[in-house]
Amino acid sequence: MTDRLRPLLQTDPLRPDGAITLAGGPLWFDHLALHSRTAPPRRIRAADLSPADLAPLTAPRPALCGLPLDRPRIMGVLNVTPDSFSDGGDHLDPEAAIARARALVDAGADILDIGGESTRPGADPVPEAAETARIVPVIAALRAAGLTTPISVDTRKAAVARAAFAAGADLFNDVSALTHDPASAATAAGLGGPVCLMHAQGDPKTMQDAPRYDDVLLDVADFLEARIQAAVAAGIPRHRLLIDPGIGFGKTTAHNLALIRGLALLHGFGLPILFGASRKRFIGVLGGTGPEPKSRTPGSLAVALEALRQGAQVLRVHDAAQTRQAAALWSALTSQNPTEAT
Ligand code: HH2
Repeated sequence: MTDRLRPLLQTDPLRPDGAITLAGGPLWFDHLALHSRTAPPRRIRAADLSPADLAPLTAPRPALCGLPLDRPRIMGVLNVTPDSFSDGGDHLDPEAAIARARALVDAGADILDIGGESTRPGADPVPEAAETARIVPVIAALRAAGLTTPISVDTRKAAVARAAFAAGADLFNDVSALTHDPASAATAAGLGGPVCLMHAQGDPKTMQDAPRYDDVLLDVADFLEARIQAAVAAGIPRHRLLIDPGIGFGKTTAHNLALIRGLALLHGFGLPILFGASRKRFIGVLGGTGPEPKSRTPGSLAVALEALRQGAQVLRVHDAAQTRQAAALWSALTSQNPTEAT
């Protein structure tokens, strides 16, 4: 059972002596919380830790698809599906999907995340051929039209990832962390691009039935550690990995809140954090907006800003323009040199 460190991150320009910068970004810490399974979290001083303990927290993260991660990056969601929970059916027609991709880039998305299978709670799996047929023409058309924005493919299937990369995708985003398809780890190793390993408990069809954890934050961290080790063993270099707590994937509202509050614990792996809470159900529950996902933008922005405060490097969102604007203001307010953030 591994104890884990969570840096208590700060943005105030008045840094105390000995303050340590998180991953080359705007945040710093001089204390951490020590999380263990046998005692409540305990506050400890950074000065009492060894350089080896601090190294994963301090090392700047490698650029993602050529994008430096020293400022927040926006991943715009494009679901080419009939049934995604918030934009299902909006972009099933390839022309609509291409127009949406362009609108997301114009709105400030740094990366596009294109998916052809909904993984919302209760969703049925989509056959490989159908999933490929939904997304590959869209990716190919965007590349043929000269779009240079990095494209992520949101899939749990190796063959779909291969077809998407052949059409011009750059990043393999797998909500099963390479567990759904036995061929995915070797495929991801061979494709050569970054790979996002996301935590999920159970399969989309049943994952919200009765999610249970001993300690959700430590359980998610242990799962991600095991998946990082499996990915590296399969030949994916560590510097190509991103991690994601998988908000809403086999989690109650309380689980989601605990993961967001404790998000900074995941910096201990020394990898960029991708965070996706956009329009998810708990935002409607806590925000009192009811069942319509498109009404959850303000709550999604509040959660996105908290993820930035916890040092998340990439925000996966549906509302790219609104998130870009919110992130720009956050960057200006937290930058030591505000002109740099404009
Ligand atoms: N959430 C969804 C899908 N893919 N990938 C990562 N890395 N992180 C996430 O949080 C994440 C994800 C679910 O959102 P969406 O794509 O809008 O819905 P659906 O699965 O219904 O298509």
